[in-house]
Amino acid sequence: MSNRISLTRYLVEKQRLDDHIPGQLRLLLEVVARACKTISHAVNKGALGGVLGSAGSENVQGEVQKKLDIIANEVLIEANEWGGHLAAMASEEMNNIYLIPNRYPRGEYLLLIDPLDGSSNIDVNVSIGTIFSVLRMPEGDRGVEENDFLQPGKCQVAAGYCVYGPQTTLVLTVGDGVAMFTLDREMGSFVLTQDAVQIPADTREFAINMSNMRHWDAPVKRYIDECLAGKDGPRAKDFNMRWVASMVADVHRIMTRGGIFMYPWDKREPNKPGKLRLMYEANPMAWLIEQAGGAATNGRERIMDVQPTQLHERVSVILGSRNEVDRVTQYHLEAGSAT
Ligand code: P6P
Repeated sequence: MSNRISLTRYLVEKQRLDDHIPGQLRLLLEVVARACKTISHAVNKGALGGVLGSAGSENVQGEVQKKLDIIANEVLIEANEWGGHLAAMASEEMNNIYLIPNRYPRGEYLLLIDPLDGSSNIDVNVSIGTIFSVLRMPEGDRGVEENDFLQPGKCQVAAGYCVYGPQTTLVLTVGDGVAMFTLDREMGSFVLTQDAVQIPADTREFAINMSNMRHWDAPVKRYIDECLAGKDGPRAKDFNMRWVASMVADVHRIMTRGGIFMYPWDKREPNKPGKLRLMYEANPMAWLIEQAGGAATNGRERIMDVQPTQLHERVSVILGSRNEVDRVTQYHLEAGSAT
């Protein structure tokens, strides 16, 4: 019998020891974990499940939706809408917020999701994942509006992701560190495989889409040029590069062994602050990274201090090993960059 503790026991013991996890929040996290198990099962079927390929539609971002994008979104909605823990949901795959139907009790939390991040990798069997962020519904005996979601990342009460790779691993924070749970498929439950995750402050590994180099702002180009110069350059050490093109996979590598991940603003769409979404990609990942001792900025300020103005707004993302992120931020400050 495994001596590892289950996600349920972890959450029950946290609820007993401190007030980080009120009952409704514990239920929310267990329901999301159960939905991730269902999504993992669908992802693992691949071609055998008829779930690969495009759904023939576009999401609010104008991106082609994969069948699994829509399946994952539906799984998360159906799993969460009846439990009485949510006031509403927001998703990368839905233009508007999703209000809990009147036939179900309304709860005190707002759930924001990227149901299946990295979906361009689905059909080529590369790791993808689900990202989620939890906010409290503001006080007031009234209906839920989109503005209720527009809270900075520092207001999150829980955040996490589930990476569907060689293992299915759920990574979670409720504000007192980061824990990792691996899906035990024989038992059908997530079991604690790492607690108190810590990211090394230094790294030799950077993650960025190098094909965008000609579009970058000067501080980013300066940082990457120095990494490429290796031990012959000002950094006096060689670097390695990784780019999975699934934020969940790249962030999980950083949570596991350190590194810096960058999807910075670039000149291709000068009026957009970046590619990645603030509310349900950058904010949850930023909190996890900070809770593990790393840093997460948009080049100028903490991502979690950014005051959202739109539900699907984008942001420049630089996160990971603290000393490397601080260096990039310093280069922006020196350049007086306005990105
Ligand atoms: P590119 C996936 O579509 C995503 O939103 C992130 O998961 C990933 O880091 C990034 O976009 C990849 O973007 O431009 O390299 O394909």
